[in-house]
Amino acid sequence: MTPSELAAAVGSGDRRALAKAITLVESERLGDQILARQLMAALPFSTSVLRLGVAGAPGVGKSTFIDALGQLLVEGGRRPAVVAYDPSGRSGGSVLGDKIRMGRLAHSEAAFVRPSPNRRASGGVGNRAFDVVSLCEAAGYDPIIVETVGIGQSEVAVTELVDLLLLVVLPNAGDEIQALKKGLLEHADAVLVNKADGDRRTSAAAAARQYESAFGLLRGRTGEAPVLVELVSALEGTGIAEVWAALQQRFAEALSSGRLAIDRAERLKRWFGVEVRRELERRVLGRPSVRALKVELEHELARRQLGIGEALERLMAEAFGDER
Ligand SMILES: Nc1nc2c(ncn2[C@@H]2O[C@H](COP(=O)(O)OP(=O)(O)OP(=O)(O)O)[C@@H](O)[C@H]2O)c(=O)[nH]1
Ligand SMILES: [Mg+2]
Repeated sequence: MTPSELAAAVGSGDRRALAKAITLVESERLGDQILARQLMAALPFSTSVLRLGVAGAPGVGKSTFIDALGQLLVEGGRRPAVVAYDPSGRSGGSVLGDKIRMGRLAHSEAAFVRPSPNRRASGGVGNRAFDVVSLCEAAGYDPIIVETVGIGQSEVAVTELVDLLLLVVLPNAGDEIQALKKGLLEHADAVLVNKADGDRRTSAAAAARQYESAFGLLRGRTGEAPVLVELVSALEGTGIAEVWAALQQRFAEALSSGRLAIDRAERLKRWFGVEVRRELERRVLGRPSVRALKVELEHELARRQLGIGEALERLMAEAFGDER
């Protein structure tokens, strides 16, 4: 199948073609990457599909929440796609685990669930996440939900991918509020206090109040509206419809105010910058003479025969001559 044939198959909503296309764009083989670029070039750009991020520490209930939200969406006639990133880069066990926790969605004809290992990407999402999300959009899925683990620095990358970001937390807030990276919170549109069920209901309500007083004044990334704090039970399905209604409203506002277009243009610029740096590095270090010199310099560095600055000068001279 040529890239344009694959693009056509993806565009017609063929699930197997979509899965194949994602595998192609995620491949690190150079030959595949060239084909992937042709594939992406042959696909239309979508402008009005909501990209929703769901972030949070391991085990807070992200997958269970997505499963419940996805179910609600499917019942409402939508076709959600889910891309779940696992930072450990494991496959098999954890992927299966996610499939099971999104069991209802994974078996739904209207939905598409794709667990993606994170591999070596330093961000909370994979290197090719932008293309993966675009592929899901081209296949007609809407919204696209991206699950990403952790609350660390790395996760900020998810903010470069999505229009709206949900942060899922547990009722025992206290310390967690302190531990949460401010950077991420500034990018979150909503904090969901999950597992607000059984005997955790009271502590969840208290946690929600704490979050509200801590972040109520912060503006979500769409600017105007304050960070939404919502009590949910992904397991029992409570609070999900309310969250979705609020998100839809925010998305519609951002779309009509033009804010969304500006945000997306900024994000595209940053993704492009990352791609440019990665490609430059690949091409420069791909030259055998440069690579060989780099190894040599590493040895000299280890023996303290030269400093990093000098090593850098020599490597750049090899790569670019006198050019500065
Ligand atoms: N009581 C209760 N348990 C929940 C709720 N949501 C999730 N769980 C349970 O919490 C555990 C973890 O849920 P997941 O949805 O897999 O959490 P996750 O955040 O996706 O986990 P990772 O992908 O491993 O980071 C499972 O045993 C769920 O059944 C909830 O609302 N209430
Ligand atoms: Mg999960």
